[in-house]
Amino acid sequence: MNFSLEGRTYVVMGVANKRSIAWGIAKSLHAAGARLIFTYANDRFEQPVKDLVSTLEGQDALFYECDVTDDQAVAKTFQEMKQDVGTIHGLAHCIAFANKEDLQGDFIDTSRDGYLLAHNISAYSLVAVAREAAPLMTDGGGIVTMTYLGGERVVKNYNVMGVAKASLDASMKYLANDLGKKGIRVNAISAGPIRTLSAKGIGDFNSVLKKIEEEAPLRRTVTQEEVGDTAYYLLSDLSRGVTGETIHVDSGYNTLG
Ligand code: NDP
Ligand code: N5H
Repeated sequence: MNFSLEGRTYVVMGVANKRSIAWGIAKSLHAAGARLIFTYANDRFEQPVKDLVSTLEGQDALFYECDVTDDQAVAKTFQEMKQDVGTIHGLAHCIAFANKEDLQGDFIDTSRDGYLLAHNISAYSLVAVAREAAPLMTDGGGIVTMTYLGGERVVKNYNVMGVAKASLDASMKYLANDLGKKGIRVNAISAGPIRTLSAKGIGDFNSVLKKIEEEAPLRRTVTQEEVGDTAYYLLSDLSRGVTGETIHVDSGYNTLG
């Protein structure tokens, strides 16, 4: 079996900068020979993403603006993609958002709007994207999303995002069941904390990292590259019997009582 991604095309959603988990995934897929397609929320991010991608030697990438809260924008993105490349072989969904005020204090104080916003961008978007991407995955393929331990158990300050991740995790499994008959696998990676733009300005982030270094079985935090290589596994034929699964790339932290 050949595990090269040569001749295959993968969509990477959610590169904000070089620290993004999506960028770690893009680097791993590129190293395996894949052609890449990038989407960003609005044109403010177009040039920074293009500059970053220009560092990937020999990569003939395509770029689309796609705000995942807009059904028409999602549909248009994949229609244009169909015209431009025809078939895609997989997709990495690395998108989440919650209002900053909802990521501190008590979960019980979450407003209706804040709750809906977090679920809209962080969970429903996977459903919307999978529905539009699946028709382009005519050879079967893989979809991978990013989740966090705070969707499985209560983690201080994660609050509404934890509830949204629980919804994302369940959506991943239902999508895996729907799309399995088309040969499309849907899985999640639960990453340990990584310092990204999203994590910036989050109170206590340093102490979260320190706790991992002290307590996780590997006694260290994980990198974008480690998450990227697991995404490569999940998006390649190496994982051909795996769907509806969550792999923790977290130095083993989730196993602790
Ligand atoms: P980044 O800030 O690098 O990425 C978050 C991305 O979400 C950005 O690229 C942003 O796009 C995108 N996004 C937000 N709103 C929208 C929208 N309406 N439409 C399209 N895209 C949108 O952070 P991470 O790499 O950390 O986050 C990626 C994923 O990994 C998230 O799902 C996060 O929850 C998850 N995760 C992160 C962990 C960590 O410790 N960092 C741990 C576990 C999971 P734009 O920049 O274009 O606005
Ligand atoms: C327990 C923790 C720490 C507390 C909670 C952090 C939650 C982070 C997730 C969301 C996605 C962060 C977020 O929405 C930040 C925005 O309010 C403000 N930031 C932005 O708008 C920037 C500019 C853009 C690029 O960000 C987005 N998202 O669009 C969890 C941590 C230990 C682990 C962690 C950081 C998990 C995670 O899900 O990211």
